[in-house]
Amino acid sequence: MTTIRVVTCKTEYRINPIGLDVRKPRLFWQMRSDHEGGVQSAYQIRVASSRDKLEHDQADMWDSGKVCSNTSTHVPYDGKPLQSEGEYYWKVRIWDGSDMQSAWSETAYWMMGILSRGEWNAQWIGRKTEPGALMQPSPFLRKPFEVKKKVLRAIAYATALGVYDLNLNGERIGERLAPGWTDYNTRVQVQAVDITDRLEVGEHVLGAILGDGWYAGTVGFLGNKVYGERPFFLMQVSINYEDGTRDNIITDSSWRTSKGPIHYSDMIKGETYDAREELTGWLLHGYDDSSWEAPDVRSGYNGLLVAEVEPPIRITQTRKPVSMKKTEAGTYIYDMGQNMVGWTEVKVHGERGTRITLSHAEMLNPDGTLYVANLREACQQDHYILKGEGQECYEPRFTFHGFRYVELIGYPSEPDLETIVGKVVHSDMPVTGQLETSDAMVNQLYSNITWGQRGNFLSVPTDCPQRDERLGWTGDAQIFARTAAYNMDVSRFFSKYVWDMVDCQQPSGAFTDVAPDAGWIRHKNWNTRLNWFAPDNSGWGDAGVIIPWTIYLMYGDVRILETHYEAMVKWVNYLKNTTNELVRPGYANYADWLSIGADTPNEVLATAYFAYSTKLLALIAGVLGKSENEITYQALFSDIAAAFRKAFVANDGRIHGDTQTVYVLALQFGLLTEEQRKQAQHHLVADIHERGDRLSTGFLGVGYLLPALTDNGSLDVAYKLLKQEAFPSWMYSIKHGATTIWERWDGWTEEQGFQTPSMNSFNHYSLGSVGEWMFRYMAGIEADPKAPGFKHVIISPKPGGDLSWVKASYESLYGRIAVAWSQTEEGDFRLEVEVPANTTATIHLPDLAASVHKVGSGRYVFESISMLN
Ligand code: RAM
Repeated sequence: MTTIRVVTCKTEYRINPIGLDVRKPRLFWQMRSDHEGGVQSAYQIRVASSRDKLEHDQADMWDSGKVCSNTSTHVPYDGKPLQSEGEYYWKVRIWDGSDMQSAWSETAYWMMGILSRGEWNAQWIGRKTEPGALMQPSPFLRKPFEVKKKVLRAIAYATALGVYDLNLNGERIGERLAPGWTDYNTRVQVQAVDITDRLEVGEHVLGAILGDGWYAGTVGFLGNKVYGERPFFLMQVSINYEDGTRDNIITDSSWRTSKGPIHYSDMIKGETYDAREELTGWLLHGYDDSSWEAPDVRSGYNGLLVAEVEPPIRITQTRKPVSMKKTEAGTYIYDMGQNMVGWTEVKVHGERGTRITLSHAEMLNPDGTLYVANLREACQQDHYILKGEGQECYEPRFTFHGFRYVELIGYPSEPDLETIVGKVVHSDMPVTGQLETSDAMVNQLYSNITWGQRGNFLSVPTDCPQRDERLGWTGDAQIFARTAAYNMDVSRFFSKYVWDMVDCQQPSGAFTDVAPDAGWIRHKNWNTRLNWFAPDNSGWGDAGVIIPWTIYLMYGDVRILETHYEAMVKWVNYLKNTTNELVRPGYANYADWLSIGADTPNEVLATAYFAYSTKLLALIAGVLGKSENEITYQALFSDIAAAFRKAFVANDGRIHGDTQTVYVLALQFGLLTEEQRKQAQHHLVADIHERGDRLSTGFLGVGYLLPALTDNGSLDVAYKLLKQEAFPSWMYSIKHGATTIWERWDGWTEEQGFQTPSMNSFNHYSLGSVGEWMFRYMAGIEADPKAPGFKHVIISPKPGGDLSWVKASYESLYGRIAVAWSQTEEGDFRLEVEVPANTTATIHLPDLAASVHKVGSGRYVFESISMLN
């Protein structure tokens, strides 16, 4: 028997998921080998309808037989049709390169959710609007029930138009801010929770609290009640008893509802909680709910009920404050030491009726007060009114804040550093990237990039987490997508987001600037008539092609390309149909957003991005085997590139606008002739030098800047920009204490102080898209589009910038890829590489001979001793 072992079996990117609605779920596994060059030459998968059957080798659903293939990711289930709420157990074994067979993997499973609408018996329930209240109290809903027989399996399927918290017998059983944000007019995601172990014979109580969420609460600056008037909840619990019978507990008119202590809880407006109005014991059996009302039953819902695609939103960390200061006004200002997103929990002891407030901000004013000017209409305040019964502990429920500083107002005694803790809240994506260097500031930059992701990947990739915006801006998402995919496993997060984009794609084919749309288009269409806004925006709508491609590149996910191919074709055709001889009009009015001292002409940007979307679409058509389309779009790309050169490139290679961004885009998107490439490189480097080795790029150019320099022979300039400390630069913000990426280069400067507060977020991730370069070039962990998902790994570290060492790793679908390089001043160089089983790697050494090594899995060390020694 071989020494190769199968580990980490996943279904649809998850370990043992439940509630799926994909009819052909994809199976993934990893392998570990004790030897170098471990590969899989064949596999066999067995799927059974029970654990017992699988263990007795009765694969009643599917036995793939021995399949000669090295594929170990995205293998689609291909057995008998899957049943609604069916459970499926599977295992896999593999054959290695010498055709030796491994042992079977451990048993994995998945469960299907409710597959057809007809099987939903539950009704949507809510609570009537509270008369006279401007902000609505959160409805509490409860249902006692009895379990009379032994339970074999019980799954709760739940969702809301709004957000909900789910409890069973007083314990939370769901996640935070579920079901997340989708275009509720089109779809809502259903969460499934396995409650088998909690349903013993006896009395039980299900309880839910509803919040307005994105459905009825305030969405950015787009107002409230964007999708509906007030929240509703839907749940169906399927109970299978040991005796073979079944039962359902459903939301319907037999539930009871009441308002409770939450006077309001709004994403943008914060929360007020009056502990005197707590419904003590409501989650327990025996509570008297006779004063509660019957719920309001909603007649139906026209959207789709889909299985949850996105990863759940969770509290992933708690953080203690690093310092506390009493202000002259008698309040206390805490510093959390990190700009973070989530909320604060506070402990308090005091008289009944005392009101305390937690106010949140990212920065302090020069006088030491909270800087709240940049919040616009958002109110990051939570108010708690004490019940006066000993130690009380409070945290808000359906809101979140972007903050580093917390002001505690009205506290009845002397607080200390133990009084509050910060809770970090976001979509819980497994961390896949690690990156560390010999330079503390570079490490801080990497930390700031990851905190930007933690702070803004909350159901959708939001631009910022603090002011009244927090929208899924597509341009920000596309420029950061590759960086995000190195840092964390964003497979599910972006798979969901691409649905958000497709759900609001316009009939014209235009992808929108924000997704979910939430009324922005209506707002914009109105303004477009006044010529304020464009029907599409280059670099924003292109996310509809760039993000699926990125997911393909990083995970080898072909299904995302198949699923959304038509939408991508519509986008490119739309662009083509709105051009003038393939030159895009100049209305893309966000331009190279927040560039500094350099205005890139809109038509140059728009034509470059049009070419890029088309180029990617040709590649995608190729992947999908649509060779005619591939040829068509490849030809269209060449024509756009020719039109670009004709319209914008002068004889001396200067590109219209002459900004760093025009050169960077033309180089990275492949729009130039060989000679023009050299000229562009020259002009780009000259511009950087003229600015004192400083950048000028905005959101659309910044992600490509260092790659363009490095690919064209100016690695040294790329490192200079990375390490530049003078304004504008990444390190300038770090020198001034940044712990996240700022929205703008000049968010705060020594000369001007704070930028105009109407647009001055200190937690926007876009300018952090340099993270991609850090992994791909500095560390040198690169994907290969010909063998995507790191089936073939390209290792090509690029030492420079006085760094004496860099260590980075990336947890791919195959396992860990790691690179560690070090160099001495004398020029000695050492490289350690780790390559996971069932992949191959091509290692490019940065030595004089630029030697190339092709290897299989294993650990490798390369050393070169300088001739100078
Ligand atoms: C700002 C957003 C976002 C950007 C758009 C154009 O309001 O913060 O980051 O994409 O405008």
